[in-house]
Amino acid sequence: NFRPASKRAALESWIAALPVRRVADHKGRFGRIIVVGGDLGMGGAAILASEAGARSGAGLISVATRSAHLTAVLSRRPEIMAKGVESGEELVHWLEEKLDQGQFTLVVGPGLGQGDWGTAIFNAVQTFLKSCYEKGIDLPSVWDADALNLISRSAQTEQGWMQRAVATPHPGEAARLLQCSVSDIEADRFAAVQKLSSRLGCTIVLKGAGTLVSALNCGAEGKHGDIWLANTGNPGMASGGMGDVLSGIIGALLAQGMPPLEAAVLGVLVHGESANLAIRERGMVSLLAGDVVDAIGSALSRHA
Ligand code: NPW
Ligand code: AMP
Ligand code: MG
Repeated sequence: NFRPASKRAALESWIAALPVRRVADHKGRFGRIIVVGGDLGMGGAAILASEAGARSGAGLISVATRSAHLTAVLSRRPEIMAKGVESGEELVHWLEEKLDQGQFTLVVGPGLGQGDWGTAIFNAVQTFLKSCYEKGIDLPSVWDADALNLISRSAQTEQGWMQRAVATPHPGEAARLLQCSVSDIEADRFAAVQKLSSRLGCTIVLKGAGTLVSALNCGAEGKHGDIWLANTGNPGMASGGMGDVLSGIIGALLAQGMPPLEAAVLGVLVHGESANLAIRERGMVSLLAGDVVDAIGSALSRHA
């Protein structure tokens, strides 16, 4: 059986790709992210993703979520701009206004749900991205959680506007995307990440202990690219909200101009290293996703 060579990724060698902060820099140089998610009952996922994005260096962070969550977002993090959206039309109208102010990176899916609201919001984001792409505007994006589950429910395959995308499935989401079982995914994670890359036509982060990252087109018709294996992280991360934090980190790195593969690998490494730092104080049993967000600065600055 063919097995592509895997590369263990070292944080220090990737972190150098982050834009350096110069004396006269301003927020406009570090990009903008918009997190889209947080249906009723899962507002915390959108908050964690946007807070992680803010801690990972994006210049401006917005979140489009259920109006019911606005007070929670603003009281937790007043630095984040929060927009309540109740329909797909409302979201598209607001995204078009945002685009008039400049390009941004979308993080789609944390806590989105798969109900009427989440489905309408998901369809609206896809329509918006497609129309941008047709106008020559290729926005970077991160696809996570229920956005991936909604892709699984459609016949969607490789799309032009997904070229600058990073998809971040956990093994359950990967199994839904590939219509197989979680144990099939776990039995050969290298094969799974390649199949996902071919299915979606974008950079894939296959999460779980020993997260794998594969670049676009890896595995397509005899073309085998490198697959990166993360060497950070710990089992304290097996708790709710951890993946939502990762999507925000990767979104912020894309917003700062990193290409998808680099943003994905560095994002995974920073996420795991933040968790490794956080357990020194918290221990594995008590580790929360919010603790990982709080440690992102230390993970980034220790190596910068
Ligand atoms: P099992 O049970 O082991 O067979 P779901 P979710 C599998 C939001 N959240 N290794 C697992 O398989 C998210 O953003 C909101 C192996 C099971 O089948 C989403 O929008 C929070 N298997 C939404 O909830 C905090 C693994 O995946 C399935 C695996 C649903 O997302 C929580 C479970 O996944 C959450 O983030 C692994 N490492 N990891 C909030 N505070 O608002 C997962 N599986 O059914 O996709 O549910 O991941 O909780
Ligand atoms: P999610 O299931 O979407 O919340 O994502 C969970 C996140 O925590 C992913 O980034 C996983 O790679 C990470 N994670 C969960 N369990 C472990 C583990 N045992 N070792 C390392 N990382 C883990
Ligand atoms: Mg998740």
